[in-house]
Amino acid sequence: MSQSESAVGQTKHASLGLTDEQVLEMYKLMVTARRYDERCLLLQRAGKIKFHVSGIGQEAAQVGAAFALDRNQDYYLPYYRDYAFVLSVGMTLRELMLCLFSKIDDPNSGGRQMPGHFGSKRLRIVTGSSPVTTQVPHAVGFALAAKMKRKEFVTFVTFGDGSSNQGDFHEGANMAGVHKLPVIFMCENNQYAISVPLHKQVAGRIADRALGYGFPGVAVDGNDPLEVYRVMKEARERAVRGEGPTLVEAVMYRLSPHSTSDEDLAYRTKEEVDANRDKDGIPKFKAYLVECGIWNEELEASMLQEIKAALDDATSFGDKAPFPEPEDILYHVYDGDDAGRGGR
Ligand SMILES: Cc1ncc(C[n+]2csc(CCOP(=O)(O)OP(=O)(O)O)c2C)c(N)n1
Repeated sequence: MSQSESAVGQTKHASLGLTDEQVLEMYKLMVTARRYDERCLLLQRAGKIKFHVSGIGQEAAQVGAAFALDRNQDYYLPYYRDYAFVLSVGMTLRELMLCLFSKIDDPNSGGRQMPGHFGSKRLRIVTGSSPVTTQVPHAVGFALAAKMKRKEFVTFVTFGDGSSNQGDFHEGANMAGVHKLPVIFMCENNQYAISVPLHKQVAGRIADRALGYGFPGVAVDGNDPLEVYRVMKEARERAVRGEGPTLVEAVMYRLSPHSTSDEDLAYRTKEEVDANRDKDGIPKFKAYLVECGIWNEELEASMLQEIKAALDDATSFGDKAPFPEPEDILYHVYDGDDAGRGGR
């Protein structure tokens, strides 16, 4: 049996209920996020922007997760590496660039927060702040609201492996377990919390932490978007049936430094990074699509051209857009309505 076939002779994605169009869209989103990320790194090196936190190596899990959610009603509390996720739920490259360049029309925070601090009423992305893991109790609160209001939405929250050691995770998970709340916790275990490797942070398995709070925890290959989709779909179905939360541990590797302020080769070797580059989900998914007979080099070349054109457009749009005025800093500190500058 080839990697593209299931036991019943269908393609793997068809056996999961995904159409050819959907998996091609997943692939395009993964590549778009990767190219966006690479552009950000370039812009930072060129001195056009100050700072970037990369999501390179985490795209497959993010796209797989997004496709398993109900993108018309679920609420999301992503963390700072989730570019592929926010693109998958409808954020545009232009919006991401407005955020990257800290411009007034940035829908995430009107240029107030660092890039990667997502928030959009339109897309039901709940705004987050810089202390890691604070989004977890918020996600649990949204799930409690869903239960109290008898709404069918599920909340989805992501965080890193280091963040799974914060009290916020444990308090949120406990509350969600006790009240059987419709929330899916996805830990993007990229093996590092800045310079601290996983084995110096956690003695057991992150997925197993769910057992202590009375709900299932599943570890999954975070480089495989279809596997992540499968476990996320099950998690969502459980949540909607009123059976409570699930912890998904997507195991992957952070291929780029922690941020543009980090020198990662001070704490890990090039050989280690290169060995993990071979497990990158993007070329593997491309090979899968080719094996299924729905992708080829010609289609790849035209997709890459399309992505480059969209990125060029978004980059110059973000670059040319106006900055906030100095006095805008006062909006939303104590007051300010949604129609005000920076409140879009
Ligand atoms: C409460 C808190 N402590 C420390 C920091 C500084 N900090 C920012 S990112 C980060 C690492 C988080 O690692 P992890 O949760 O594994 O996510 P990753 O960055 O690896 O994706 C730290 C310590 C912070 N932002 N908030």
